Amino acid sequence: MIKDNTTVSLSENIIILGLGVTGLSVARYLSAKNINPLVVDSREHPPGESDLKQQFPQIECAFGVFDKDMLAKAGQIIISPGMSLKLPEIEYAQSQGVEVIGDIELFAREVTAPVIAITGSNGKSTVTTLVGAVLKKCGLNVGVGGNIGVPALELLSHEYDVYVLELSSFQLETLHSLKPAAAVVLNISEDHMDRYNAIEDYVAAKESIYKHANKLIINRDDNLVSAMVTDGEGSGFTLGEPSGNDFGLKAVNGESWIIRNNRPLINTADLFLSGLHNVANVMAVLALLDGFNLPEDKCFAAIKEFPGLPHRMQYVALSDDVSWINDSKATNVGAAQAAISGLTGEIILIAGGECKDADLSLLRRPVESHVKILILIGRDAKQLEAACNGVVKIVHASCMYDAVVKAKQYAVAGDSVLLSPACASFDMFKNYEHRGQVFIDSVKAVLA
Ligand code: UMA
Ligand code: ADP
Repeated sequence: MIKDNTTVSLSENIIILGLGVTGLSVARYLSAKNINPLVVDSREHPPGESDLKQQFPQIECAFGVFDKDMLAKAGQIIISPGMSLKLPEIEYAQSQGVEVIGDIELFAREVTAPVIAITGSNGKSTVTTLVGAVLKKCGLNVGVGGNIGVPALELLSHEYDVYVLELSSFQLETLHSLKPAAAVVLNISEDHMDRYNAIEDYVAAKESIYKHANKLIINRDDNLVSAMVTDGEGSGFTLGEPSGNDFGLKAVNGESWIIRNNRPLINTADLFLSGLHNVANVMAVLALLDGFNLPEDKCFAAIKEFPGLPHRMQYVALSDDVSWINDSKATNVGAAQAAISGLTGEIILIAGGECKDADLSLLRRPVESHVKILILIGRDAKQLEAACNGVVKIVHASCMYDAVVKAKQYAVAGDSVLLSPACASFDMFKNYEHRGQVFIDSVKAVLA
């Protein structure tokens, strides 16, 4: 049931700021409530332009520049996650008393079914998808969306039993009233430092997911996450032996099991997902779903059979005993660290791109321990070279195909060639999926 406009505190004079997939979903949501917003975007021709004009010809637009005074006269601004709240025009509007919120805040004001909320620097999409898959296997009607791709407001056009939302730090910054049934910050490592003044601001945005959560799921191995709660608060998970009601790992007859209260639940060898970081992700899923009284057999079966998502530690080929692995979604240092440390044998690493002002020196130690050749691509290759100088042989490549050709020259039986760039892809590719696909195509061509 769609609530009335006063119940969800909507102004009649709304500006939608940004016309990407989020802006378009907000326009659709407001139109269904008979509100015609003004859509503003700094780009002359934003991506949703033709869809908006076709589907909502009555909605007015102002593209190309932000008019500070116009924004300050709005009743409300619904800002897209790609736009920073620190823009001077936005700060001015807020100083004039304009409420600035995001699409997830609108979702929160409307939703009545339980919401599971997931954030973290890495693993969000994997955990969000797996939580959705488990609930579906257990017979629930589940809506999955948010930062993972389907804008949250689009999910409201169906009546779901439960919603699973992946939330980015950008979306959390403009969200105030979501009351998740269960929420998790999977982990924290530096990301998006081109948008934050300090890591503390990024951590604060992530931490806000717990503010009104009914159940707080805590990664006990992550100091920044553990510091978000007082001792003993929340339910937790750890890759060590767990205490209390937490999930953790224990050797049972020489095999590593996920346990809780000393009861073995899942043999990690039975997981299709690979890598210790994915064992942590599975435990987060179990903890998030703990209060939903799901049938254990179906829940465990869905977890064991989950194949993982493309572009995350995805096996592309095994040729002459060399494994070729696509981890293009490693768009930050933390994800690349997990990938490098989780593999056995020697690694030929392809990395580089836009480093988003990250502290690349954190890669130095894992590269020194596990990588025999570092092949660099992309805009910030020189910064990566400086970070890893002296601990590994470094080779530069002009494009992905060249990187793959060079990797083949150096690879011997037992090695892994790993694309785990630690950087965003936009300097060379449309997005991380495009980068991963170019890697896959290059590997196929070079091995043919
Ligand atoms: N932009 C302008 N001018 C404007 C408005 C936007 O230049 O007036 C630019 C932004 O700076 C940004 C781009 O347009 O570079 C897209 O921004 P947007 O807010 O319009 O993005 P959407 O298309 O609405 O997609 C957003 C999320 N994008 C961002 O947060 C940047 C998508 O996450 C998300 O899937 C979608 O909403 C649905 O919820 C993408 C992402 O990269 C996958 N997220 C980051 C991440 O995962 O690291 C946070
Ligand atoms: P996100 O949605 O947060 O970007 P994904 O599930 O898409 O997370 O995975 C992104 C990258 O992070 C991939 O390279 C993946 O291998 C890696 N990754 C996944 N889970 C974790 C984790 N728990 N810790 C560290 N890295 C992880």
